[in-house]
Amino acid sequence: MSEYRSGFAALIGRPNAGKSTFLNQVLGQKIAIMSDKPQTTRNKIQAVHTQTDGQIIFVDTPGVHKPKHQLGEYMVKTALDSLSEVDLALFFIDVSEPFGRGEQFILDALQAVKTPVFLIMNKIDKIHPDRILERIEEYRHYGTFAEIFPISALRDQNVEPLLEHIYKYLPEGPQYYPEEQITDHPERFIMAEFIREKVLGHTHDEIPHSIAVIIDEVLERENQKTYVQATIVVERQSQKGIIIGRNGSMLKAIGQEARKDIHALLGTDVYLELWVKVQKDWRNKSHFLHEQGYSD
Ligand code: GDP
Ligand code: MG
Ligand code: K
Repeated sequence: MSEYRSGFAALIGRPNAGKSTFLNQVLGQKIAIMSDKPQTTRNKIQAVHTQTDGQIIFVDTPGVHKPKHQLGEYMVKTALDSLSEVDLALFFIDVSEPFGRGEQFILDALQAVKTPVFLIMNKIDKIHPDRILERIEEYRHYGTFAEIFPISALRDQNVEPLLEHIYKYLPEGPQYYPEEQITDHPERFIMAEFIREKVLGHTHDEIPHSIAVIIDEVLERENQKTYVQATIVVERQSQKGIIIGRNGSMLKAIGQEARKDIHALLGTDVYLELWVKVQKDWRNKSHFLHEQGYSD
């Protein structure tokens, strides 16, 4: 009889390597937040994969990079802390991108932990098949990996075999979460991330990742309708203007898209009210980070 295996796998890698896409593929549900802008995922998002003889708890780490401000330092610390606490680290790279200092920074960090590392060569759909082997050979020189796995998270190529291999590396253990649980984050967090994703999707570099979204109120109304009020926090008046848009058109579009995702999440009709607030330099205010749950 086979034993029940369970444990924690940290997703690590530069922003845009495809970690959130992988989680969404694994879960078949939109929980981790996708964006073509880096650093959308600031918090650890734990997603749970359950099968009859085991359970994997994925920890989605923020991208490791050299910190530029206090929030950045917190992100690096979170990423490195999570590595020593887990059973397995999944180091995601974009196989179509050359090896760079970002990868080197992460490999150096991985040397410091005993955790086995899978190198996940993601986005194989973007390169000619002949180049995959070349890149595997290349990466063998950079570090020691328990496994090297070429996948396409977006096109669902080789994802299932990867899951099977992850299970092999997990110790015997309990079922940590009930089967239906896919994330341990409260719905409020997910709602805020949906809104943040829409803001980043509608804007370019003029809106940095320094925006925060706060869910002020969630009220169950009669007729199965949920009322959600949220505030988008920016650092400058000009950013507020961009997000609101001409005659409020941008904010309206953001709200409509976010409302659809929140509706899918909650399963009820949703009335979403969005506000935009200017709070200067919030990234460097520890108390503000604390309120938002980013510090420990
Ligand atoms: P993260 O920052 O590591 O979480 O990266 P995301 O999951 O947000 O992905 C960043 C971008 O890469 C998104 O536009 C994804 O659609 C895209 N992407 C992710 N995986 C793949 C893949 O396997 N193939 C291709 N072509 N694009 C991908
Ligand atoms: Mg992500
Ligand atoms: K985007």
